[in-house]
Amino acid sequence: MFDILNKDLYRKKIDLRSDTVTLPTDEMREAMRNAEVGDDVYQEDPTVIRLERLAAEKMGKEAALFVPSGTMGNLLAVLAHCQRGEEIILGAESHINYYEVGGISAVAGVIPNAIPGDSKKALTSQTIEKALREENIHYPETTLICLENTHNRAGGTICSPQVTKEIYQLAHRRNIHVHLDGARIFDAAVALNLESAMLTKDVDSVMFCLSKGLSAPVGSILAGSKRFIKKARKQRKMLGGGMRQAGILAAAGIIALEKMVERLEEDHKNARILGEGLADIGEIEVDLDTVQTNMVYFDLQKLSMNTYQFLPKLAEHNILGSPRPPTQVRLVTHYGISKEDVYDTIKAIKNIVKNL
Ligand code: TLP
Repeated sequence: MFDILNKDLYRKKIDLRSDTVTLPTDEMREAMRNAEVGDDVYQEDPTVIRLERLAAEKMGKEAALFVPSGTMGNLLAVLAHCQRGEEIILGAESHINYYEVGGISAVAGVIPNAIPGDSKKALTSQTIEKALREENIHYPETTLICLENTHNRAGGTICSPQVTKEIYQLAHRRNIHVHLDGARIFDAAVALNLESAMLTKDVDSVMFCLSKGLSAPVGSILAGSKRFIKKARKQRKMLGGGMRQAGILAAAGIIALEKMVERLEEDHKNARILGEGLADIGEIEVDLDTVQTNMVYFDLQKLSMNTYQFLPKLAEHNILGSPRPPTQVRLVTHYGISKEDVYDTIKAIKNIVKNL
């Protein structure tokens, strides 16, 4: 059958898989069409330069680099901070360790010292201090700590400026740099009602994404000192990430930073409604303490169901979630999700549970 005859095509999808599915706004498309561009490998693209300056300012850093993805931004940070054979400390549940295809080892040649444990708890200076080794001829040098804020696999949870500061102080006593995977740093800033720079002042480098909740079509930013960004720029070229007339994309990024940050609050309110609505169902387990920004994780154990049995049932209602096997599902609110979509989702899940 031709796809065009498929009735599902005409039904609205409620896509809660991720905030990466957000589409560019009309204002972004207009800015992209009108963007002044040049060859960014020669650093001659005025729109990229504008975006990088704006991003550096928002992060309170000297310089910034526009990169194609968050994954590349994190990898560049590791490449620029570390030498091959060195050790980095990070959470076992962190995105860098869990979802970045092992790039830190395969490409940057570093050894992850991944701190295991409760994914709901962010790394702290205490857990990191325990993981730090003393000087010994047998051990690799530890040169980097990677943090994540908000923490994806912990439920979109926030790491406070105080915890970040304690880690930074410990790291600097030991001559170790700190990189922050701040893919959703603006979610943390909006939830805490703080300037983003307050959350990044105690890290040496930060990556954040324009293409998640901020709705730009492509791109992330790596920010840090001028020296660090100079190194990362060269390594971006090495990885094949030197983009040419990238101002077309950067134009959307500028709108993302100027116009799309404050509205994240709406996503957080919707996630709260969703989390509470699901918790009310009873058989669905939601840890509401972790619903701090735009994510809701829930567990299906009480329904004696696994993730891959549940998601197709949800899809029958034209609602998409992402799998956290064996028994969890993640739903993410974003610019493309209205309050009505949230109520429809709660209703659909109630229905699924009732009809089991
Ligand atoms: N996260 C994606 C998936 O990769 C899981 C998502 O849907 O949440 N850091 C964090 C904390 C992230 O959540 C992500 C993307 C990245 C880095 C990578 O960004 P991209 O996708 O631009 O490479």
